[in-house]
Amino acid sequence: MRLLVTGGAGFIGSNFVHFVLRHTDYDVTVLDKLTYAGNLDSLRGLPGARFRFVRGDIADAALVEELVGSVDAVVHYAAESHNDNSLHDPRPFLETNIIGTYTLIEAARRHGTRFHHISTDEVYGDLALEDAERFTEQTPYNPSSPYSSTKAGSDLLVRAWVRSFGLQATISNCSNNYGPYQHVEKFIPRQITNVIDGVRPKLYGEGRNVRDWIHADDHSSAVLAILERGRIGQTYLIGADGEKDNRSVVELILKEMGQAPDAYEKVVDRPGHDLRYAIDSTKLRTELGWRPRYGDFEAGLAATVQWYRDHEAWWRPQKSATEARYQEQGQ
Ligand code: NAD
Ligand code: TDX
Repeated sequence: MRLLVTGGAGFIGSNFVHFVLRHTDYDVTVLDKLTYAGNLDSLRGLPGARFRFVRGDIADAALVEELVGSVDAVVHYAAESHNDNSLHDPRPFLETNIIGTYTLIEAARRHGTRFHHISTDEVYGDLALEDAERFTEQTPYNPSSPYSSTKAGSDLLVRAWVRSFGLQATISNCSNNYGPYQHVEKFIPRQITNVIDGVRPKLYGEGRNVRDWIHADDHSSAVLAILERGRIGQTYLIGADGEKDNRSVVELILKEMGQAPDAYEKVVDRPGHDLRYAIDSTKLRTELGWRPRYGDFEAGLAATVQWYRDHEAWWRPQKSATEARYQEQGQ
């Protein structure tokens, strides 16, 4: 199979490309604009005969038409992905997440190309902190931020293209990922690299907000299962029962890095900050037999801490500009 992976130089996309080239015999073409979030160093050492990189914009209709026409399936990761950025400058989120997705699905429907759309649990809004409820495929959409509303919009476009035009698509909505190659603007890498730099981790508000963590490799194995065996037109939620509040995550990072458990700082909270996400992945598990392999969050986090210790050359170029942006917001 020939795959086109959009956003393959980003965090989850690059993990997926490594995963696919390791576990299948597929050929992969990456289409990536290399925004501030894209990094070619994340795609080093891949087998040249099965891998090709194209720098370009998913909203470039002529380029997309040519690339989508030359593959068997598209796995669409490219997006503006950071909530905090979306609160300060929403426009790129509309251009990439909405117009970019529209451009891709138009090409996919013209060519009859199989399409898998990567999305987030944030389209469902948030859950109460003290509640057993979790998101399912039936939960109504209720996004909170410019980021999550544009992701919700892109999901709805894909659904409409399935119904109106017979687009051969599936959708997955995954919870918070962690692992190698994640940009230092995101919560876990930001705190690990802060501690390496002798800076205290920064917790928004009281740190009570809950995220449902999954290792990027478990996300990749789920996407591959859906691409190969998922039913067209269906949505699958991806999660690994990894609920943790932010303060506990910071405390685990501090412990792993030999610091006192309270060696963090509370900073200005995110406006509209979603309280809790939690995924019920029963459909994916029962229909496709998928299981996560990284059941132990603490062990996965320790491996991630080690990865950032070992790969300073990968993240160092982004660190000071990222922290300067946060400082402007009092974060
Ligand atoms: P990321 O910001 O690390 O990577 C995004 C990639 O897309 C970058 O390489 C960037 O250069 C590229 N890109 C951006 N705009 C583009 C454009 N117009 N054309 C071509 N390429 C473009 O993001 P991520 O965290 O890896 O997220 C990837 C996908 O997974 C997104 O669709 C996101 O919504 C979804 N997702 C992320 C998480 C998470 O925890 N990070 C959870 C669930 C779903
Ligand atoms: O410095 C910080 N301090 C802090 O307390 C940062 C950067 C974040 N936080 C909090 C905010 C969130 O409650 O940590 C939590 C995680 O924050 P992010 O890493 O920004 O992730 P989140 O907003 O939950 O969104 C992520 O998961 C869902 C991805 O960025 C999205 O792309 C994905 O859709």
